Amino acid sequence: MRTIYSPDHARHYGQSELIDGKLQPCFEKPERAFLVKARIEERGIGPVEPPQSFGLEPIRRVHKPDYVAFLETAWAEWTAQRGPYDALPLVWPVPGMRRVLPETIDGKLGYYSIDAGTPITAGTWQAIRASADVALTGASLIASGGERAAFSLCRPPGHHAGSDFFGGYCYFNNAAVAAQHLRDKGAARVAILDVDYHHGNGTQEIFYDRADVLLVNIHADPKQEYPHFLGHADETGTGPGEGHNLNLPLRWGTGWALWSEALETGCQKVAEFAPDALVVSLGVDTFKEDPISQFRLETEHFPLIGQRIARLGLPTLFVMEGGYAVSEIGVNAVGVLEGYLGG
Ligand code: OKP
Ligand code: ZN
Repeated sequence: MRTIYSPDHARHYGQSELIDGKLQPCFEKPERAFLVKARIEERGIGPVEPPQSFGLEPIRRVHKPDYVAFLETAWAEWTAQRGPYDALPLVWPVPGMRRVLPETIDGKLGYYSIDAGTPITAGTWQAIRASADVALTGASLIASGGERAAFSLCRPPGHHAGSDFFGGYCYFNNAAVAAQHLRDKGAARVAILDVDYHHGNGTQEIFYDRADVLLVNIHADPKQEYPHFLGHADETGTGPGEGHNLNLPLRWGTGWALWSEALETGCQKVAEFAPDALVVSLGVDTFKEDPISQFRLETEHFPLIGQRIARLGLPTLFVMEGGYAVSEIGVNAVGVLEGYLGG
């Protein structure tokens, strides 16, 4: 399996995030991608290749132009108005207020975001463009029919980013950009299977009213876990998208027995949809040692995930999302790929 990887991810290196009432060092850090890449090489999974440049057009297929423009200039506006240190949002337009675009950077940060854990830094723009290119390059390998499966080693991750908001360490929704690209290159139907510990609220928002993209999410119950305000089981899609969104929330403490049942349910839904291609939002923060998560999957379970996905028999693009137990991230993420290849 070919892996797409860009060293430009390391240009995004946030200092700190607001978490649990404290400013703490960012959990989402460059080392994550370095270690996944190292494990790919160690296990001889296949070549590691740089992305091609796709420009902003395929990104604008799922993100609003004003949001893309905001991200492009946010760092310059922040440094001009504040100083040369990371930007974090602090105030949001909740219902009862008005979502009118402010002029100053503090207001814009809140207008286009969902939390205070997702810094904009000097290299964020370069890194998020590279991450989207990594996803797009993987998608085009699949779309051309040249490859049955590929791994887009994206960083920063993407599944919390919506059509016009960032958050949850995500800026561009790499999986959504890839799924849309597959559609644009001829796939009539695309399924996205999101196995990250957290609900992919951004992906859901982007595709919620669409019948051509099925989204299945297996995640910690939003009543207990971030992102808290989306990901409930009764969210099934709207309009033409009705029935094309499946949320499988699970309680804190969930281990392989219940998690794998949800995977089975999700895979059956994907199979019924009979898509032309599958995008897997691959987070490995379901691991029992993950520092910000509360599921109990063990290293031996990750290859079983890959095996089950392989049984779908679909052209498959794996897109890297979360996973913060840094010392195990390579073994667990690559374990899924090895299970896929061996199963
Ligand atoms: C990104 B991805 C929990 C705070 C969570 C944000 C988590 C973002 C995860 N107390 N903060 O889905 O792995
Ligand atoms: Zn996650």
